[in-house]
Amino acid sequence: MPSSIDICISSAANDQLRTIAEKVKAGTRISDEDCLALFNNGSLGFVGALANHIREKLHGDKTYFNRNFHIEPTNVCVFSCKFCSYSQLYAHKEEGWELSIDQMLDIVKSYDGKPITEVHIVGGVHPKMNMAYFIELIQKIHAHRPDLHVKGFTAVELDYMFRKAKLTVEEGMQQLKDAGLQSLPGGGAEIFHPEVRDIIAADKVSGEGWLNIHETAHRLGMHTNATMLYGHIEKYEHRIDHMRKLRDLQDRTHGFNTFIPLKFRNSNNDMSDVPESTITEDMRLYAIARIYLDNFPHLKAYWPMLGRQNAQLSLSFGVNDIDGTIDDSTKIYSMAGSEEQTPAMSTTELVTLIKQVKRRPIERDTLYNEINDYTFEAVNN
Ligand code: V47
Ligand code: SF4
Repeated sequence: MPSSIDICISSAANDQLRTIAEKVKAGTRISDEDCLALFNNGSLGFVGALANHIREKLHGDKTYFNRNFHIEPTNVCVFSCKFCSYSQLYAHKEEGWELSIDQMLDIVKSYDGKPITEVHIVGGVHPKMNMAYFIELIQKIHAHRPDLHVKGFTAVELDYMFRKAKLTVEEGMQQLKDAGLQSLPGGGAEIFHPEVRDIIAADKVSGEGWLNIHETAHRLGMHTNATMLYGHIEKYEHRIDHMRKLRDLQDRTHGFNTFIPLKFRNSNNDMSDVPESTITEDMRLYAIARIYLDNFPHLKAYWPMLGRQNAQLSLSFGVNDIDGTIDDSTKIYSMAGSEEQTPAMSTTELVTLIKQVKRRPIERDTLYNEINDYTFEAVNN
């Protein structure tokens, strides 16, 4: 019986798509032109089959998740990204909050005795919060719970912190690392290309600045993630430019763990007139990202943004990670219009979601060390 990749090769709609399928079978990198051809002409079934071939070659049926919780220190932000439904600056002044260090430690303490492995700290850029504040926070989290992996701060927050403290990126990163910061989330990347960035996120760190912060973190031995906010005003060329910059950096450092496409949601922000992408386009993007980013070990669907059922569907389009149980799953998405209003998904629900589509649920830590294989096991939450 021919394999699905051989069927792709024999049924490709034209020579260019056939050549791409042959490259995927051979494990050869595709070019930017190939990627554009996939965006323009690759059917959902075609790109899905190629991406699934890569996903199964890398990970078999394994689908990773982790047990984490989020802390959002503040929704006050000095920047004014047009897509943001979260920042207090967006006509929600009465909804602004800022947490003290003690309040954030109380959140950490509320997980005492629970088998959580990661805290994810991301918020707005508050003019009062600075290096000293976050160093104290990280140190106190470590002192209370040394086994918890601290993943925190987008390059946007870091860029602001370092500039305010008059530190170079290297000095600032080193200080945070010394305090106990272990890895960086992928937020703030949006679309790197200035034709888009200057319109949707004009006043925060540039694409080059974002890449430099992640490169510096990698050189200091930290792992990081990368996101791309897609499905708004960007063209396919902008997505390819974004992914090429990530692929080039990954070739130099191998510091990225996972790529996380973030679907633009259009409620309660200055871009509400921009329609959201269709589910077909979402799945095509996941698949094409899996094919193009050949040096990224993992592709993550962030379920609070995409919705549970679509996250489940993405497991057939290259995705091998659906993030975590995410208690307090984040205000940023429910405000932006994600249908996911429920605060968390239990481990049982996550495991069921993965098993329903015949994949193997594997609990991981932040660095993808395997903690539990739930393929044949029941869950005790
Ligand atoms: O950079 C803001 C996005 C990001 C909207 O590394 C929006 O594991 C869609 O960093 N529609 C922050 N997206 C979130 C983030 C993150 C999330 C999940 C996992 C990880 C990780 C990191 O949220 C921002 C921006 O791209 N965002 N507004 C919106 N309306
Ligand atoms: Fe601030 Fe982030 Fe919102 Fe931009 S996306 S306004 S940086 S909170």
